[in-house]
Amino acid sequence: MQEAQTTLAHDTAPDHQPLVLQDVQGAVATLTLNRPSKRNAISLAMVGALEQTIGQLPDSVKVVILAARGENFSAGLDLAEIPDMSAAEGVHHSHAWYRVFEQLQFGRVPVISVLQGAVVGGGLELAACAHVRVAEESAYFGLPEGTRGIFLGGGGSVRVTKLIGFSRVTEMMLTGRTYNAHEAFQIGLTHYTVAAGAGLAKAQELALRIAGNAPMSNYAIMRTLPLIAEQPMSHGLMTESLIAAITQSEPEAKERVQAFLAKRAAKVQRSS
Ligand code: 1HE
Repeated sequence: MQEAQTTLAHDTAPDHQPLVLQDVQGAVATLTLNRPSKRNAISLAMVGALEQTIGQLPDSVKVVILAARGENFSAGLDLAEIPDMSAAEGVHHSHAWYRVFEQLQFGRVPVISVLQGAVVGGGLELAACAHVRVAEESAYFGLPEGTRGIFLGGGGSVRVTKLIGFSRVTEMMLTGRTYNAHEAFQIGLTHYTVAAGAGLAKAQELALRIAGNAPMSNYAIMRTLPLIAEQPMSHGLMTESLIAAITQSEPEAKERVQAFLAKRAAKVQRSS
C-alpha cells in the first residue's frame, strides 16, 4: 500500500505557481491558497504545500491568517484525484489531510480563516480547523459529497459536526443545501460576517488582538478547550483547574494582572 506523498516536489501547480503563498508581517503570517483557476480545489500537492509552509513558519509568528486568492475560498477536494484512487490510497489520502489539519488546529499558534465564495466540501473541512472564521458576504457553505457519491474525508464529520451538530451536517449532505454567510453566522459556523473584500482587514485586526495576548493563554485556549469538551465533567474540571494554575503562574500573567490592579492596563472594551 503506497503512502500518499506530500513533499516539496508537489508544492507548485503545473504552471509553477506556488500553491500556497506566504507573507509574514511581524507576528502575523498570512497563508493564501493560490489555485484560483481551479477554485482553490485542494489537491494532495496543495496539502503538501500547506504542510511545508506551516512547518517552516518562523518562531516570531504568533497568529496565522488562512486566506484564498480569487472569488472562492475553496471548492473542496480536487475531484480529479478521485477516479484513479484505490480504497487503500483513499485512506492514506485522508490521513495526509488529517496531518496538516491537525497542525492547523493544534499547532503552535491560532489560525483565523478568511472565507469568500464557495466554502464547500473539503474547503469547509479546512475552514473548520481555524480558531476564528471571518466570512465575507459572498461566502456560502455546503457539503456536496452526497451528490458526488463520496463522503467527508478531511475530518469534517468530526470538526464540522462539532460546530453545528450532526443533524445539520446530515441534512446538508443529504440535500446539498448551502448556508449563506448570514445563516452560517447564525448557526455557529462563522464568527464574523463582513462586506465583500473586507475579510482580510478584519482578520488582520483580530490577529493583532490575539497576538497581544499572553502566549500561554493562547496555547491553553487552543489546546485544552477542545480536549475538555470531549472529557466527562469531572475530568474536564480537573483539566481546567490544572491549566488555569499553570497559565496564571507564568510571570507574564503576574505582570498583566499587576498592571490592571495598578490601573496601568486597559479595561475591557465593548466590541463595536
Ligand atoms: C474543480 C473543482 C474541484 C472546480 N475539483 N476541479 N467539491 C465540489 O463538489 C464542488 C465542485 N465545484 C463547483 O461546484 C464549482 O466549481 C463552484 C461552484 C465551486 C465554482 O463554480 P464556477 O462556475 O465559478 O467554476 P467552474 O467553472 O465550475 O470551475 C472552474 C475550474 O475549476 C474548472 O476547471 P476547468 O479546467 O474546466 O477550467 C473546474 O473543473 C475546476 N474545479 N471545483 C477539481 N472540487 C477530503 S474529502 C472532501 C470531499 C469534498 O470536498 S467533496 C466536494 C467537492
